[in-house]
Amino acid sequence: MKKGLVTVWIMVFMVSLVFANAVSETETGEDYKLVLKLSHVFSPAEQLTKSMDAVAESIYEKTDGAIEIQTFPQAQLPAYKEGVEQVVRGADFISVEDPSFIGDYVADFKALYAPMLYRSFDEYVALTESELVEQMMARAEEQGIKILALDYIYGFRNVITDKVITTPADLSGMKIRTPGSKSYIDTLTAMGAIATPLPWGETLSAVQQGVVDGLEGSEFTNLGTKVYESRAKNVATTRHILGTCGVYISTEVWDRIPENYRAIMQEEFTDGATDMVNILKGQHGDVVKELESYGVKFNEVDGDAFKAALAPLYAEQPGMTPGIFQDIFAELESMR
Ligand code: X3X
Repeated sequence: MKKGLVTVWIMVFMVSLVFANAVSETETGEDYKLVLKLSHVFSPAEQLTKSMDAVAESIYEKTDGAIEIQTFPQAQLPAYKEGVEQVVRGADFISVEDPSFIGDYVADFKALYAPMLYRSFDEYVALTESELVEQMMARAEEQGIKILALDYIYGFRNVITDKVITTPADLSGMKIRTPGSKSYIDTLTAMGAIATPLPWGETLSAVQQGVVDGLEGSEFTNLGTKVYESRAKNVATTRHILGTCGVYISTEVWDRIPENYRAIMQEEFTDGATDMVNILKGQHGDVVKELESYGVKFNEVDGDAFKAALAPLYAEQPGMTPGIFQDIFAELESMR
């Protein structure tokens, strides 16, 4: 009898050793491997694409290949609203889109991405580091969305057309392409245009074929996707929206990643955004000069007229936290 008990105890001890070893590997990540697909709509020549590729490579190296992020530009995989839906469904997927697409899950992100809020990249970056935005990010996690960054800024979006635009009245009747989120549609409508949502991939052909009368985007988009080769050669410097992308991953996927690898991923995506902002701040002057060398003309606009036209958009929408716009205004005023 006694001999039998000893045998049982030895077997229990051996099994516990094996289990303990398995758990420790999972926790330390010694044999851990995860492949994530990262999707965005930017073109190979644009800085966001280069930044995402650099961040993915750095994460792969610093995790000794445990975290492999495969990047897919130009909407090769689900993008925009559909890309964020992949994250919410818990796919091994990273969506890189502007915060307006998170606004479908946490309405306050539509306020964060409202028109004519920011005077500089730095103001927006500082706001994303505020407790106000941290609380918004916590609510996004309750919806299954872990936000790794919000400040992959690609420039102030301006109206780009074949005719000169200076006031909202000039946009009357003009079909202007926008991304498909309500934030853009509401903004261009308030500015006087007929907002015409299209995926980026259809945009330049729509401009050339006269399906739309123009688009809106940053100088970095203009140069990086060769908008300047189209008939839309006039840039009205409305600076109506600060174009920026966030990086979103499923909270379920994120929570399963060993802590040591999560720390590396977070640091690399944070540093990648800082690097991209610094690169683009330094490049803007030369990008404008290069666009002008291709025949692009920049013109000032009646900023007060566009501000007045956009003011109604600071009204709280369903689901927004009461006073959210006042809170954002207060944060920005405290920086100025
Ligand atoms: O969701 C990310 C951006 O808001 C997409 O903006 P869009 O569709 O005007 O694309 C910007 C271009 O630079 C893409 O090449």
